This record gives sequence, C-alpha cells and structure tokens, in this order.
Amino acid sequence: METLFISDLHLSPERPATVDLLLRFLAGRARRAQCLYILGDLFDAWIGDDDETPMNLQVRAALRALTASGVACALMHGNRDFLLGRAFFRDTGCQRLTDPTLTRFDGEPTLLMHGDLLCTDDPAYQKFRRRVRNPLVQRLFLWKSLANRRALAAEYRRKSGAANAVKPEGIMDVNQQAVIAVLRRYGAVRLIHGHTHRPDEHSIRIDGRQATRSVLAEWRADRGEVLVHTSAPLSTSTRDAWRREAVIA
Ligand code: LP5
Ligand code: MN
Repeated sequence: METLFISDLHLSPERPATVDLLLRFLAGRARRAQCLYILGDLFDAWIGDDDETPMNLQVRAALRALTASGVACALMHGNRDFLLGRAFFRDTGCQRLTDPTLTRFDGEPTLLMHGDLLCTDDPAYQKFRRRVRNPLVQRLFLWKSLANRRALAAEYRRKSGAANAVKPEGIMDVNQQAVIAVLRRYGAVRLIHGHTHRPDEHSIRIDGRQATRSVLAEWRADRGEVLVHTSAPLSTSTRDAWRREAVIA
C-alpha cells in the first residue's frame, strides 16, 4: 500500500509542460497509490475558485477523476495557493489539510507542513504571510474583479521575486530551532515539507531520539519528484519504507 507526497508544482499556463507532467501523473502513476498528499504550491498563484481558466479546469477535472477512481487526495495550502477554497475542494473531492497536520506511518508520528512557517529567519515574509492569511484581507481581495485580482497577484509575484533576489540564501531556508520546536510540540519523529526547493533527507537528534526531515522537490518542465511511502506489511523493513521516485515526461 503506497502513499505519495508531492509539492511545489507551481502550475501556470506559462509552463504547459509541467501541467502535462502532472496530468499524466494523476492519470497514471498516482492511480496505484492509496493516497496522494499535495503539500502546497500546486498552483503558481490561485486568485479564487471562480477563476475558470482552461488550465484550472483541466487540473480540477484530473483531481476529480483521481478521487473518483478511489485514490484519496489530501491537499494543503502553500504560500502561492492559500486561496484554494470550498468550491475547489468540493469539486475535486480532495480533503483539506491544515498546516501542520500530524499523522502516522508505520506507527511513526509524522508531521506534514508546507514549510514556509518554518522560515522564521525571514521576518519580511512572515509579516507578509500574516497579512495575506487574514480572513478580512482575503475577503476584500476576493470581492475584486478577476482582472484586478490577476493584476495584483502578478504584482505580488514580481515583488516577491525582487525581494528574493536580494535576500541572503540562508534566511530562505527553514530555521533549525523552529524545526526542533515543532517536532517536539507534536511529538513527531518525521517531518515532510516542501517550499524551500532544497530536496534532501536531514537527520536530527532531538531529546535522544532520531528524527528525519524530508524536503520535497520543486517540479520542473521535464522532471517532477514524488516521495513514496510503502506501508510496513509490504516493505521488507521500515528502513526502505521511504524512497524518492522521479516523474519524467
Ligand atoms: O513565492 P516565492 O517562492 O517567490 O517566495 C516566497 C515568499 N513570497 C511569497 C509571495 C508569493 O509569491 C505571492 C503569491 C501570490 C499568490 C496569489 C495572490 C493572492 C493574494 C491574496 C491577498 C489576500 O509568498 C517570499 C519568501 C520566499 O518564499 C522564501 O521563503 O522570501 O517572501 C517574500 O517575497 C515577501 C517579501 O519579503 C515581502 C513582501 C513583498 C510584497 C508586498 C506586497 C504588499 C502586500 C499587501 C497584502 C495585502
Ligand atoms: Mn512555497
């Protein structure tokens, strides 16, 4: 029995090859799994469920077909698509995950996050995050016309790109103390997150216990990546229960 984890696809009509890669993945590889977790930033920018561009409709239909086929799909908001709303979840049959979500694999308490909350060395981003996650700010944004919202989102993306270009690399990664604190608070021994685009497996020692931080990869035009968990009865040992698999065009 397999569980799959992906994040940071940043789907946009400007990058049709990544959209195609995901559509093929949802219609193919993902159908062999029991559950697919999407840990944020599926879309490059989500400006409201009423934005029915052909790409949005295609992705919604593909997710609906996946969940209708019996594969559970759980989706967490990222910093690009936190406006995915009720209509999207109802329409696709995806389950909404809060950030963080605590679950278990082979009995191991495992924490799922997008990852941006752990970037505590970047106060400008955390301030921006608090503003745009304010329900009143979101309601005001959603009252605007689609054209207006699209222009504002492009402006945020432009400002974000400009801010990132001059930020020290280090502050755009997770803060180790924040990682330890959240694992401790939830009593978890594994953390899976995306956002930083620094795919890796990190070992952390916390209170005499070994913990693991798995960072998911960003998808590109010609290559995506999926973290695969195979549940204990089928895997030979818990050591090889986790592996990474490429998604290639
Ligand atoms: O996304 P990425 O990888 O470029 O960088 C992120 C952080 N940036 C963001 C901003 C998003 O990219 C914008 C996406 C728009 C989504 C849809 C629009 C919906 C708008 C709804 C409003 C209610 O998340 C970036 C981090 C980086 O990750 C690494 O962690 O550094 O953070 C920033 O760039 C923030 C800047 O440092 C400061 C903010 C500049 C923009 C100011 C605009 C004013 C906002 C007013 C809010 C109403
Ligand atoms: Mn992100």
